[in-house]
Amino acid sequence: MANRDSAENQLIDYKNNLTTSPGFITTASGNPVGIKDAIQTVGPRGPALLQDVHFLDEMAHFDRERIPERVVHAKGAGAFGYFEVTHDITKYCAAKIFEKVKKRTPLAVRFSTVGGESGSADTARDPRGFAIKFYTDDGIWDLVGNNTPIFFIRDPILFPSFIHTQKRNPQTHLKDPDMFWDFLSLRPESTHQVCFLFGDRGTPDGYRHMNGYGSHTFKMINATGEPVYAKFHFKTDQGIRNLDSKQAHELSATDPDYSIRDLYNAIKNGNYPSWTMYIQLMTFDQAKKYKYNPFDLTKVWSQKDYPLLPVGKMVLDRNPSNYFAEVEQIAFSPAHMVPGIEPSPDKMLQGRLFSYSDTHRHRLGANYLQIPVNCPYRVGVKNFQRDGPMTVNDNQGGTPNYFPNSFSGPDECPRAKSLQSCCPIKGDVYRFSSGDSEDNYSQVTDFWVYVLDDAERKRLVANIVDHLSNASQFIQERAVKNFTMVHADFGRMLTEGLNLAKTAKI
Ligand code: HDE
Repeated sequence: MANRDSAENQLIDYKNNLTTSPGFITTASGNPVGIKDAIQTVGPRGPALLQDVHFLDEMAHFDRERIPERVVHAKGAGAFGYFEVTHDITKYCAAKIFEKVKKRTPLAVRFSTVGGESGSADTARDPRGFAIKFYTDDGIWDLVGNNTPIFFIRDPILFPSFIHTQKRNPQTHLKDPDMFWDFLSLRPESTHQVCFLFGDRGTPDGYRHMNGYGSHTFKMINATGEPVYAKFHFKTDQGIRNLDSKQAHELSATDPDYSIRDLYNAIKNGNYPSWTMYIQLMTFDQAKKYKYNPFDLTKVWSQKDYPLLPVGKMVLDRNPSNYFAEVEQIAFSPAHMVPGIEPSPDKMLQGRLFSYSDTHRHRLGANYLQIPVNCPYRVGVKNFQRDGPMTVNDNQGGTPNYFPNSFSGPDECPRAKSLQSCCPIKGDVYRFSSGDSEDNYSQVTDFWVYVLDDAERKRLVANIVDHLSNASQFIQERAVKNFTMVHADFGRMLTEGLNLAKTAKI
């Protein structure tokens, strides 16, 4: 049909592509339904009957249609595809996904905004989630990253507070600039990520034109058990493209689902988006001597010091066949790791290892890993967990449900055992506050001086002014003080902009 895109034609395509008869309506228990457009009543004017089990079943299911939306990253788009190895990295990592050049591993991806609710606008100024689920020969590996290589904080205990300040005020139920800037200005380690957020990359043009990052430092283990620290990067092959603030703002009114639509249509039209995966590597010895804490998520590893090494390609070539089943229910967790890949001591990563699976047990239930989009379908599961609500597979039949046992239950895997890194740790047990103990500004100064050009610096300042000018005066002053630590010009330009904004408001 003219002037309609693939997303708009979904139902027409469905009808045209049907090869079998649609069949008859049934109840959820599979019983054929004769009359679908009327409840059962005593006479044509009612009242209704409790014995109308078909109506009760319909309403009871409808009443339960919504599961809690994700507390963050609620709005998103998903797709499927594969990862293909292009470069041999087996001397660093024995994970099966990297086993040999040309090896393909199926995957699912979910891109998202962070702060908004499930109905919020795709083009909001926000980081973007970039979560990948690899269905490997060794089970699920989830790399749950963002489109930025860094984050706002470096201690996970602050995460719930930080997220509260980005969401709604508990009394007014409105977004609150005081909450937003109060927290950020009290935690100067957030300055780096705030500059990414209010820069051009804070409003990417859809999900295809942005990079993805594992963000944290991970550990890779090779076949001889040797560990090395690693970071993951996914560079878009479509090229980086951002919306300017005005376009992003307009689209949030005219097409709030802009990014979901763009991804769906691209894939449907055979224009498959792809990303090239790179790694950065740092030996344990280098990590001890590096000028920055290599486990600090508010900082990058300089690509001059630790160059990008190409690994492979990620291609997205299939849209979900049902949004709820395959995108709303997809459950990523940094704790889903495979032999050959382990967490580093990065406190933020350590803090995430518990939170995600805990969230899924709450949102989706104790057996969320049995849901088809989440299950490690290429290997199956052999363990000693049983039962629980919504057990929808064979519950491992008659296999022994305890370990050890004498009855041919599944055994320990020698390969997985040999690939576990073993490293000595010693230190004092304490709560080590990290807000001021690390350098909060030098990488942001490099960003301001060497990465941004004049026009980008001006846009960054204008975007911050636009938002910060709504906060209380004392919070504005504290924020400007932090930005002045980055560069005197930055502080001066912000002060000028904020003064102008104040005059305009009077
Ligand atoms: Fe998340 N995050 N996060 N996060 N995150 C969630 O998981 C959490 C962090 C990221 O498309 C939640 O299923 C903690 C960094 C993505 O389904 C939750 C901390 C990075 C997604 C959660 C962080 C991310 C989430 C919400 C600090 C980038 C969406 C619902 C210690 C490196 C995944 C859910 C999807 C989602 C917790 C910080 C990325 C609550 C505790 C840093 C892409 O479990």
